[in-house]
Amino acid sequence: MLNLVIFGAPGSGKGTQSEKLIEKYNLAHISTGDVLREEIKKGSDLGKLAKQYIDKGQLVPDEVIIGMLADVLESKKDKAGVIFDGFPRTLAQGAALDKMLKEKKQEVSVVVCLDVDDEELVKRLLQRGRTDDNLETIKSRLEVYKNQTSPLMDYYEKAGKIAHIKGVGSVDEIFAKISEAVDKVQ
Ligand code: B4P
Repeated sequence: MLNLVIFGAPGSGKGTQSEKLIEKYNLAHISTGDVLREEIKKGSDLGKLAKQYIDKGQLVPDEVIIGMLADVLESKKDKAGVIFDGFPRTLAQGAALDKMLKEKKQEVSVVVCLDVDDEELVKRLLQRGRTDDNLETIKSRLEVYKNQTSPLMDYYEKAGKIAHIKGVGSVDEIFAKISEAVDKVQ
């Protein structure tokens, strides 16, 4: 069972590359960002809560995300593996993921980290233009990434699970490099 984490700053291409990985490796896709946006669209209590954080470029609280993830993971059982896109984003989420997988006698197989510099990230996000893609919110998201998410990189580095991939270039070139890293752990 392949458990692939795709990791990187906002706008690094996690969602873009996930779509291609899902198809090639027959994976279930778990994107916490997509689940939250779906809840916002539905106007659910979870969506209303999430919107307050997303609009400010902050992370939705760990306990909310971890509870939500457990439910989503339970519903994805019929694939060759799972791609975790945008989760974990904090050390607490990383520990929770390890625990959830351990209960199923599984573990994270590989963490693909897309490395992209800030200038390129800002350019991409402004072009994408989602409601949380305005300059003020983007700055806050990049700050949050540095302070709260990037410590996870050391965590996975120490566990020997991380594959750094340069996330600049054509989508297909980047995908080819990711595929090489995934094939090593298959
Ligand atoms: P996410 O939905 O995860 O989105 P993201 O990090 O902003 O984008 P991603 O990296 O997927 O970029 P994409 O491929 O789309 O998070 C949104 C918000 O939800 C967070 O800020 C947070 O508030 C909340 N949230 C989500 N998960 C959470 C969690 N676990 N805990 C707490 N809060 C959570 O690419 C971006 C753009 O670049 C696209 O327009 C794309 O076309 C372009 N692009 C991609 N690859 C390119 C390339 N190679 N060259 C040029 N452009 C490229």
